[in-house]
Amino acid sequence: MMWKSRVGEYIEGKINEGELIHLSLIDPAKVQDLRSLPEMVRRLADAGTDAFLVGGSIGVSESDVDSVVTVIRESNKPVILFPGNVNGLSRMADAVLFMSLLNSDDIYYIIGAQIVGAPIVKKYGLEPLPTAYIVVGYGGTAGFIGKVRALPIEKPEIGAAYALAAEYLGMKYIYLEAGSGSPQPITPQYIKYVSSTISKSHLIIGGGIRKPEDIVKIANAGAHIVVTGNIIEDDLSRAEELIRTAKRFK
Ligand code: 1GP
Repeated sequence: MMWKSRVGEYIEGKINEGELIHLSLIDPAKVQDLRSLPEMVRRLADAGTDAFLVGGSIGVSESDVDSVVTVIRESNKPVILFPGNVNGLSRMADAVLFMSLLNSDDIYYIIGAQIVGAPIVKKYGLEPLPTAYIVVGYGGTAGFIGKVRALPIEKPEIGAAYALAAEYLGMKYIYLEAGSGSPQPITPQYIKYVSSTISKSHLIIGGGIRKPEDIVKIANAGAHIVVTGNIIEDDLSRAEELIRTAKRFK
């Protein structure tokens, strides 16, 4: 229970030190064989990832989340849930991105799932990290399942308006999501526009990050946190390289 209620503080401390935070995303629905997970987790942790995100949009059961989180905990890095729905919660984790999918057309993803899930978060003693989730461009499965009206990538002022509204509502983290497996990450121009509009919230960027240059561009554009997911399963050595690139950034 070493991270209980201290994950936000840990992230904040690193951001205040000027570090770029790297999060490794594991989707429990995509874990084929739990026996190969400890080695994968060890390599990501050794490369320097700051914490693990666990979640997905489809095919996730609470018992699978429990199993995956139990393995990842051995790394001693914080385990943060990234729930696509209420079934993404696990009492084994340390914290949860308590998200509202702001550009969904379905009120369920904006406040419905949250009211169903909040008492569970409390009961499990998970640390809630208040997060605005905003899908930009491609969207992928999260966009489809979340009934998203994706923001046009060529109009960063719309993303900035969402981010500012989220900040004014007190959301501490703003997650700009291109969609898992997106052909490309959110552009540096877009990130720069949003990051220069907000002043207090921390900007998380994810979706389609595959190259070290992507990390450098995203960091230079003002992101505080980067997330990589698919690359872990596709090319673990490349995933390690991305982490090392992120952690060299200061
Ligand atoms: C998805 O932002 C994350 O929610 C990560 O995306 O799987 O494309 O790295 P990738």
